[in-house]
Amino acid sequence: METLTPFNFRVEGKLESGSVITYSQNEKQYTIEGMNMITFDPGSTLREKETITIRVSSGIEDVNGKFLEAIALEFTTGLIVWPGDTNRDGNVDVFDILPVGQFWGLTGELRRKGSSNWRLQPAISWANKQATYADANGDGVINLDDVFAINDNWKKTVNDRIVLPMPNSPVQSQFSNPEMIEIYKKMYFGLENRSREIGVGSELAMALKKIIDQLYMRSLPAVTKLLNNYPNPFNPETWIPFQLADPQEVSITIYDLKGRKVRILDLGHKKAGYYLNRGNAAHWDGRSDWGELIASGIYFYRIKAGNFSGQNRLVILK
Ligand SMILES: [Ca+2]
Ligand SMILES: [Ca+2]
Repeated sequence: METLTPFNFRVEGKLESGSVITYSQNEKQYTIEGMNMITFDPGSTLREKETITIRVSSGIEDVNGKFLEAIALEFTTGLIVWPGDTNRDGNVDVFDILPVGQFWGLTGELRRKGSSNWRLQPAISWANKQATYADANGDGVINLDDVFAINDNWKKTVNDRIVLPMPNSPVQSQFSNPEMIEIYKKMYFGLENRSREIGVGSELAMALKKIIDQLYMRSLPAVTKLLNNYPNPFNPETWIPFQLADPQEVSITIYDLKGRKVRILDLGHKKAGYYLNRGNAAHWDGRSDWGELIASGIYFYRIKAGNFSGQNRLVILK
């Protein structure tokens, strides 16, 4: 019969804050495998940036009557990344877009076993720790693929055994930065293209669309401007987009080549903002003030908004 030499085995984890957990609690955590191997299961996931100490000691006396000294092994865990929960609140939703947008294009350390698969991934912290989580798929760069990782892990939640620090980045509160519109648009169109390819709709894309629309509505133009009508050439109708830096009475007058007024579009009082789409840009149905369809040719349109005026050319082609 073999007997097991009595020994003490203690596994402890310590955070920088000083908080200590003892992982070794009962005999069931140990499995003896063969003569020289004992496997230990801590029964919970090690915490982030935790120094783990494994101390083995024994009461064996050697030939000289000395007790064997204890052996201590020490290692430190890295960061824990759940691919897609970039803001670390424990679930994957639209707010995880914020850190990806914030760190868009940033590069850093590649995760050895990085992927978009929903499993805990140990990571080495980037120079900016928050960016480590924004690299959802662990390929060392923050880009559209990380948006896809959020999309693919949509609505997933982390295992409740994980103790997550509270999110603390200021960007996590709101989608309110109009400078992010272009990046959000890249995300949105990237998701839309991919959805079309794989034939699966994206809730994230829909959420992004709303955010982009809201940002457009909230952001005010720096200058008042008349923009190119579309379509152009056209038949029979066209839209004339513009933007207003201040609220103004707005009218658009259409002239022929000889400078004769053809049509006045009185748009009334308009708030500052963008009037770019078919829903809010000026619309001309190609008719004169008397309701007649206008002949093919080149015309001019002039906007008047307070003291601002601007002119452009349009073409009716029948
Ligand atoms: Ca999250
Ligand atoms: Ca990435």
